[in-house]
Amino acid sequence: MKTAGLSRRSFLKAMGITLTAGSFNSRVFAAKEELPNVVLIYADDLGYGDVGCYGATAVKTPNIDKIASEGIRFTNAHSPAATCTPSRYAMLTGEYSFRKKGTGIASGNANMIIKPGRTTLPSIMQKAGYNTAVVGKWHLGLGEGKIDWNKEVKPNPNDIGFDYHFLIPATGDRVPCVYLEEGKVVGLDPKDPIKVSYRGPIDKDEPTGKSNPELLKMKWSHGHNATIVNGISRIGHMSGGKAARWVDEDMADVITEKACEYIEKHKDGRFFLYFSTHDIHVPRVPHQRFVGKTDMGPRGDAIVQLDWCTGEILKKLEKLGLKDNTMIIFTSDNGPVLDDGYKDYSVKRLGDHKPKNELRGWKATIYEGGTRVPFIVSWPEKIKAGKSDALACQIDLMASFANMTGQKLAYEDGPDSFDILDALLGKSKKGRDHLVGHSRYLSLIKGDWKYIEPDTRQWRKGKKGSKDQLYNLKEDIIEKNDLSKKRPDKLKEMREFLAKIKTNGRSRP
Ligand code: NG6
Ligand code: CA
Repeated sequence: MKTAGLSRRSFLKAMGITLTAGSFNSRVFAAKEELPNVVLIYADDLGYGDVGCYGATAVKTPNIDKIASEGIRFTNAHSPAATCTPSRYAMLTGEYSFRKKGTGIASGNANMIIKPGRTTLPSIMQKAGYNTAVVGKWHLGLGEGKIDWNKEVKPNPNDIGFDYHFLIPATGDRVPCVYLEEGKVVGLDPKDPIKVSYRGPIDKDEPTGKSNPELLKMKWSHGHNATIVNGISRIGHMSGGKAARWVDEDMADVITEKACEYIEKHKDGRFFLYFSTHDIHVPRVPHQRFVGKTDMGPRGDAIVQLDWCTGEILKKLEKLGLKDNTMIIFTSDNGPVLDDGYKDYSVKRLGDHKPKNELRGWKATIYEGGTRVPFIVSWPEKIKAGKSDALACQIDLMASFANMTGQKLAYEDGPDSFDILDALLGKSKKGRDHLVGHSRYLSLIKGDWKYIEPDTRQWRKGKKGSKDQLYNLKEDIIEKNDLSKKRPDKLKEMREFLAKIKTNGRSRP
């Protein structure tokens, strides 16, 4: 940091950061030089019970457990939503995804959902002098209008606060099955251009999972029956780009290497790395060296692979002498799922493993199993190891990091992001006061209580949808005992509180 001769205040000012009295967390940081690097490891579809430090025994996760043994393991931390796109949208913008249309699970040719110019989690870090990168799964749309994958795709993450990106554009199970680095498809042969369609086949003769199941090395169970890439049929159709197509078995190696390269390159400055793994989303096709490492089949082996990726990042930081001054956050974008569209024995070979421990619900549901996820924060130099029951959400990273870097969020930015820095650092047992959960409809957690809205979407379709639900999470973590009839007063209070959050357009104090 070139701060010589400048006071911290004038240094920040020179970088366009307004420092309001008391906003800089001076109790923690005597000087800006003490700010940590931040590595956010964002797993996909990993459940509350899927790793050792949260109770798993059928799969060993020594590296993830190591972060927990050196940091704080949160027991009541949530992804902002129960599926990928809305969770990531909310985490990066600090705004609940229910407020924004078009934040449902994005298709592989969706356009950039977060508009350029918006204040985001990475732009906050950038403003504080960090170099910022996203490596791995994106799934927040790219470009504008019809995307031409043969040209530079813009806008891209570099237009919303990242300095570098290397992406799986959507998901592993959606076309295009190629990597995108700095807006361009990696390894594309211009003589074999890529075409993508989510409407129907591009080349009528191209075999699909539906027409030619004999070509598949992993069969589909629902959806996932279009273009075959690497012996696996996907959602959506693509043609061309043969030389650029990824090999699923190598994906963890490829993105981990990119992440480590990025760390190496920025070892002398301050960096924020959003490392967004493909594991343990479908298709689960771990590298041969992980196959059979558990008795659970590909889902279990993918957890071992995820732990390996995590270990490589740790090793890299250690080797460069950066580990003590790096904050690592390890978490997941939503709760677990077993069969998510491929016949990969995830149900049959589950055995006694409990992907979300005793919690009710899975990925895409409004119950705790849908959003309560592993959430571990370590920073050896500043954080004392322990456990925290504070209510926390990934959406809070934005306001918390704004505080950490001495910035005050503008009123309209991060409208639902709470500053819980003290909880993240283990200085306070208290996290946020309340939290809205999101699947197809909403929930509200406040104090010991959880209210779940009626499933009016089903009602509108003339189907039987669930009604108001009310649970006391302190006594009934498994959300079994609906108290909505017994406690009409509480029900009313919670319902009204949620209505206010909706109409106010913001919830940040
Ligand atoms: C669903 C897919 C599922 C998964 C999910 C997104 C089918 C039948 N199901 O539509 O396999 O891709 O979308 O998962 O196609 S997420 O973690 O990225 O939100
Ligand atoms: Ca996910």
